[in-house]
Amino acid sequence: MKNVLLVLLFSVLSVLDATAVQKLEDKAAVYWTQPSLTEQQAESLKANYGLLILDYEIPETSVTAFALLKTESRPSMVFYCNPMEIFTEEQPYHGRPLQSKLQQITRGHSEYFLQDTLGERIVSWQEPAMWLLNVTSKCPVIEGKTWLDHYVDFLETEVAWQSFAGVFIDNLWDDIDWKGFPFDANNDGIADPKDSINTWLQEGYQTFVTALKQRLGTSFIVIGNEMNLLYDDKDGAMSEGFPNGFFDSWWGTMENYQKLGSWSVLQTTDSTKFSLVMTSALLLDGYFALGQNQIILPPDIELGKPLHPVRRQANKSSAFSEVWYHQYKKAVVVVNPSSKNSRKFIYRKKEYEIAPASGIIIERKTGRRLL
Ligand SMILES: [Ca+2]
Repeated sequence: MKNVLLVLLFSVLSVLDATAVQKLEDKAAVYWTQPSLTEQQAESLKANYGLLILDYEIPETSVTAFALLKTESRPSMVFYCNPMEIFTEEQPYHGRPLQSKLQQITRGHSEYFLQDTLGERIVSWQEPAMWLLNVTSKCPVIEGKTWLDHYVDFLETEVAWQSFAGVFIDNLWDDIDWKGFPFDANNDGIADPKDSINTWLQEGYQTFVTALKQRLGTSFIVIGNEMNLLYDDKDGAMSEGFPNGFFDSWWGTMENYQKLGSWSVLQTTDSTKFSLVMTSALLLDGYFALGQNQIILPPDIELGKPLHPVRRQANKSSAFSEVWYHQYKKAVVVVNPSSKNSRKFIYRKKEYEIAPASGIIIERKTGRRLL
């Protein structure tokens, strides 16, 4: 059933998306959550990537490097933000001037932190430790504003958003109960039921995304981290650590990916998954990101324009033993999503072996493997 669905979805998408991919690097994204960038790094990003997700501190902390990135054409740039988490007071703020301004807001309003049933703040991560903020619809309104109201103000007035095509919102999840805390988002001393806390999270985030589009413009791109289908006005999403087990791993994530559109990104820091991530993204003419805060140069491969809808080549031995492929003018991109078995792909009577959970790229004219 899933396979049939995917064929239908891929077919529709391929007609809709006429993105003119020329080189593989046009679809390479960088995921940069560090607050600074050197000029050398900026030059490399400018030359080798199609999409940059950059921490919002960079225009302020790395003025010269950032100026190098501002060009008329490629790469597209969106700024990284994280409304759900803030570094604890113990964390040094050196090099993060904008985070420091946010901390001034939370310092006076402990009501904005997401609390547990004992009224304690919840530490989201260790090293560096971060507190969770109340991004739900039950966040207290202090002097007319919730935490996310402040956050929208902050993005509009403090971040150099006019230099970007859009925003990447980290932790734009569809649920939060899995974190396992006895959350008390509505501050009544009673642990919030799973369905309630998740619904309140979704309500809070939807209000936030809508407000952002109103304030920064309807054409301002909004990409969320993770690959869920929630939040009207979202233009794309990222699957971090793809395939990560959410949304039924490869299949479900790819179904959501095609529904969310070509601003979506598949990301991994696992080098054994690089070929899978690159080729899976190229099935849908979308973006891929290799690593985090790393410049891992994408392979230099000419693709040309996408030609046909994504297709499936079934192997006879089993109903599920198929590979997916997408033809570009100069290359054929092939994916074997099976995590257990290698698969064969036949192209112009030549047989190609594809390892489990990986992909290959073949030069159309010669049949030579390029990846
Ligand atoms: Ca409660």
